[in-house]
Amino acid sequence: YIDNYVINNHTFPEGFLFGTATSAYQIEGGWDEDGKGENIWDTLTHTTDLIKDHSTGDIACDSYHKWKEDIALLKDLGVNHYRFSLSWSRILPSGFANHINTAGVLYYKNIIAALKEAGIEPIVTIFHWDTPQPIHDAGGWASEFVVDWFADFARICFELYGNDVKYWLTFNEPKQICHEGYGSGVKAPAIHSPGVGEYLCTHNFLKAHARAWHIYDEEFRSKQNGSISLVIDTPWYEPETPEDEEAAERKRQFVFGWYANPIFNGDYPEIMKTRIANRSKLEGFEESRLPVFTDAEIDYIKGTYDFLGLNSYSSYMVKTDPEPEIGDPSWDDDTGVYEYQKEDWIPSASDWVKVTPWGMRKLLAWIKKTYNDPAIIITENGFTDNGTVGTDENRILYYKTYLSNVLDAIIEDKVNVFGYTVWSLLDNMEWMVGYTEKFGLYHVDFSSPNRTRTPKPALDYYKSVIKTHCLVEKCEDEKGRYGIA
Ligand code: GBH
Repeated sequence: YIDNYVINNHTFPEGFLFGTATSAYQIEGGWDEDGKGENIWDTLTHTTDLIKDHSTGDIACDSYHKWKEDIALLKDLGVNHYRFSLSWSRILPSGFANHINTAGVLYYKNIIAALKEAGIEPIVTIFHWDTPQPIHDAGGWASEFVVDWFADFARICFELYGNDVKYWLTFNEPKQICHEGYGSGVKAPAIHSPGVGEYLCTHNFLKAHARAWHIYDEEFRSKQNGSISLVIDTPWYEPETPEDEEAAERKRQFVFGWYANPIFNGDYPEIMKTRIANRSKLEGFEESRLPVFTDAEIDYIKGTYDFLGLNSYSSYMVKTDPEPEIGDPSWDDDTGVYEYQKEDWIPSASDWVKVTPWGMRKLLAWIKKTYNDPAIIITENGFTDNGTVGTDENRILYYKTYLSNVLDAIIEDKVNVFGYTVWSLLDNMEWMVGYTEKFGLYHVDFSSPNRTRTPKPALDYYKSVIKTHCLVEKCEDEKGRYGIA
């Protein structure tokens, strides 16, 4: 396959951040150790049979005990940043700020100190989907009180760790929690409320994000000198024909603009406001199912970013669909487009991840144009196997071609991308599909109590890219000189 791709032979800029990412629930285990409280993923995995292989994150990669080994792996890989998340219920067992768990605090203190010592910049996600169960029981992301509860937690995080953290991310992929957690109901907390709950959840998420950003900005920035944003995820949506561009753009706005527009441009995208208002009316609602921000709220949320964290894995083709009939409310019908992936795109072990590197370049250029040229760090990008790794050639192809398109975006399209992060350092608990789809640069043996980590072939390739800043054997620098590698 590789012959079909032209790989950029320039070098990544000096200071470019290369790293890997993980999240607390997916790797730590230690689910009830040292005073940790329960979260909605503990509940879902313990009380339902919704996880594909009936597994849990009770032990996962056992990184609660093996964090030193993980940092040694990062050192060996040569990354200059590591993105991980804080478990809210490990630090605040009840979710509320009434009791801080010293052991939980210490766990992340140690990790951050060890990363610093190894010259690896910690990039810290405050919330990666693991809502404390008591916060959920009190209303969770559907209650506006969550803005205060999250703000309390965020402030504690800045106080505890802010002197050593230069990059904060409030949320990872709020769309997955809101759309899948409160809309379709296929992820924790498994609430089925399409077309209503997901908009409510998003409304509160946006307010909570903005509150945390302002707290950092007003109370901590001048002392701690870090920066703060959030992670928004989207595939690239490519129109099937030029006539399908309106539908493709509509889909981008419903997926990405839903979160990015309020933060980068102000308020929800126009297309969402009009479509949801119209359909709500036809459905018999007196008001739009999309909650309305006051002018003061629009101002308060707008501009609450210092950069953008972007997760993107793959692409979809979009085709104009006839307007969906009026029936039960749903985000899908509010969006109203048809999407698919092509048969000849190279597959991974995840049905939604196909090798479409050109989509990454188009997405980056679209973000630059649509959101006022923000500084961007790609906070996730990765490829799955099903446990059989072999020569790992498609994962190598994936990184090589995606990084090449990132470099094209930087050099040709002048997109301000300052970092790239592989999801993931380790095979881990991949949410609803458990341990069946594996994103790691390291294979993890989940049948061994030791959770042995073994490098996959793609690890060597990524190592060489980090070292040489070059994707091919011989590179040219910005001045046209060869042989940097
Ligand atoms: C991210 O989620 C998460 O941040 C991370 O925790 C996770 O492990 C990683 O990526 C890999 O999944 O084909 O339309 O049904 C990505 C979330 C999961 C969102 C798959 C889209 C299916 C899209 N994506 N989901 S669709």
